[in-house]
Amino acid sequence: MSPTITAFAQSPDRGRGLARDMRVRWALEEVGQPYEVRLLSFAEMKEPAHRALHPFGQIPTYEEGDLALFESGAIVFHIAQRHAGLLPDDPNARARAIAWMFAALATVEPPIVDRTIAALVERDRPWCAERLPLVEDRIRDRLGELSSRLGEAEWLDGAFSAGDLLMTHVLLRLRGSGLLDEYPSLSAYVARGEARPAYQRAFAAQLAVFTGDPPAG
Ligand SMILES: N[C@@H](CCC(=O)N[C@@H](CS)C(=O)NCC(=O)O)C(=O)O
Repeated sequence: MSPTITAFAQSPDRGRGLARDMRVRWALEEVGQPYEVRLLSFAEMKEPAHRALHPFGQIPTYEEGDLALFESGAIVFHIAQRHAGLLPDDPNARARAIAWMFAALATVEPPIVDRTIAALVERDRPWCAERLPLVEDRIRDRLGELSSRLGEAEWLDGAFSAGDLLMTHVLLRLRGSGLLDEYPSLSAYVARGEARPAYQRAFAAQLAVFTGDPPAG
């Protein structure tokens, strides 16, 4: 039975692939697992039926048989554990790839999400002009460190892994801010992720929700 995930019926990013269902779609495409999507309005996300799946009334969720999961990182981890292709077999390499998953979500994503909030939600506050550069400097710290670690490598630790998948998706939110462009090796890293056929299929599927055009094939 195919798993079912939830996604925005009307994504605020207008199909740019920034909503977190994108990382779940991408993981499922990487491992070749077909899936169903249940689209939700903002009102439906806050109703008891959805909160039974997701205590915070958000997307994405993942349902497979009698298993229901929330949190995109936990969902990607589950997919990577169940299917070959997103985590190395060697136990130490696997542990390091999992560390990169946590690094993406716990160390790199928070200041990036903070910037989105500062730039969009708080932009009319009198202190926003002072706060935004501080947030951006915190992002630069992380990007500089990440770029140093990546060096000339293609991926963060050997072959492409769920750690790269999450890191790429986290960094994509910076597109348009100019911040990623300050780190050419990270821009190239993100571009490599986006060029993967599985990414392209996932992107087309989520864009089709916005445009109403189902992807060909
Ligand atoms: N840490 C959660 C964050 C989930 C999240 O923020 N989802 C957003 C979409 S990307 C959402 O549902 N926003 C609507 C809301 O919070 O009401 C995850 O990674 O799944």
